[in-house]
Amino acid sequence: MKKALITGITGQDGAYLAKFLLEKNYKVYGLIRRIVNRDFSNLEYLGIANKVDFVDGDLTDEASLINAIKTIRPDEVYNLAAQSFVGTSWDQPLVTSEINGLGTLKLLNTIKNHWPSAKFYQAATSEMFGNSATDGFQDENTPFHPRSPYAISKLFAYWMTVNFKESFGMFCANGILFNHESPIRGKEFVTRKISDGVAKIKLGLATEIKLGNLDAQRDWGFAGDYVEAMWLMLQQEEADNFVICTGQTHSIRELLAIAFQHVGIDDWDKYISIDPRFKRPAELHALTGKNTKAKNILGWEPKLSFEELIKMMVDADLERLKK
Ligand code: NAP
Ligand code: F7E
Repeated sequence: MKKALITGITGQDGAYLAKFLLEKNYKVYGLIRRIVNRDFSNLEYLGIANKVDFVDGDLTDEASLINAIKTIRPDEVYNLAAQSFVGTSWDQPLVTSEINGLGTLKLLNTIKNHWPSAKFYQAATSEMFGNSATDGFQDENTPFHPRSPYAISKLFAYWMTVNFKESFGMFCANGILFNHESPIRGKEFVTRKISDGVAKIKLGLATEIKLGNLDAQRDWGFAGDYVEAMWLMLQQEEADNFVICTGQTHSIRELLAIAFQHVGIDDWDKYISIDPRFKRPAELHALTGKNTKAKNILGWEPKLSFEELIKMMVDADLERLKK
């Protein structure tokens, strides 16, 4: 039985990846850090909270990582832990860099020194591209131009991952994932903020949603589809970096129209107010990925459409709130 260690197991992707690997008959270990209010709700939502083995540790504490790697001796390590909210990264740039940047380096170093045969997956991000594009798209060859402390911390981790592969021959792969969402997406991210807000408005529990820049456009996919790509990257003969995306871009206005119309509301703009607190010091205007490499080499393709995804999220929030 293969063993996988997932950092960030309590987050959205950690939960979907754990479910995916359990279904592939892996023994799944999750690194969990000490926090006051432990929250296993994502794992519970997917019905797998009691199927994962937890190991104490924090990405910023190398001793705890050494202990985890030496105890588990995993075949595969998926580094999903992060301060993942771009907005917060301007308020907490040091914590963001400590966890996302140096934390990744500590984990790579730990694997190199104590269990170098483990295959390593790094959760890189389309945020690293900033506003740069190649013929209107972002792919593996598009130059990076990070525009937030979050993106910069992830770029450091990206290059460290490449460097450990090139310097020490370790199996280290970067998944450059574009935005991906689900019913267990954190409520501060715009898709879930909208699905939750629309469900509350429909049920008479709220009267408005306060948002920032409605002109932003993103390439949004389903987290459940994207974790398969993570796994496929570690099943290759050679480690490599892959863009994972749908190839389609939508605006926040389209997102709002789909979510509100799904609950029978056409005049959605009546329920939206603009709050400058949710605008960013430097914005990424539009992201559209090109997934040709992932299609050709991994045989990976997204399955759920944007519209299906948003409707699924609104339905899940309606159900949760009714309970
Ligand atoms: P998420 O829901 O915010 O989950 C983040 C996870 O990291 C949580 O389990 C959190 O644990 C853990 N964590 C934070 N700091 C830690 C630390 N110091 N030590 C150990 N664990 C720590 O993020 P996600 O959406 O699942 O994303 C997964 C990864 O993919 C992240 O690295 C993110 O930056 C990256 N990414 C995400 C997207 C996307 O669209 N979702 C796109 C590209 C890349 P607690 O429960 O203890 O807080
Ligand atoms: O913002 C705009 C906001 O916070 C999307 C993370 O998973 O994906 C995610 O980062 C867009 C931005 O995601 C609000 O300005 C408008 O243009 O949902 P988000 P993100 O910043 O794209 C990448 C790939 C990651 O790697 C990250 O970890 O929506 N927007 N109004 C708003 N965004 C939020 N959060 N809240 C608003 O009220």
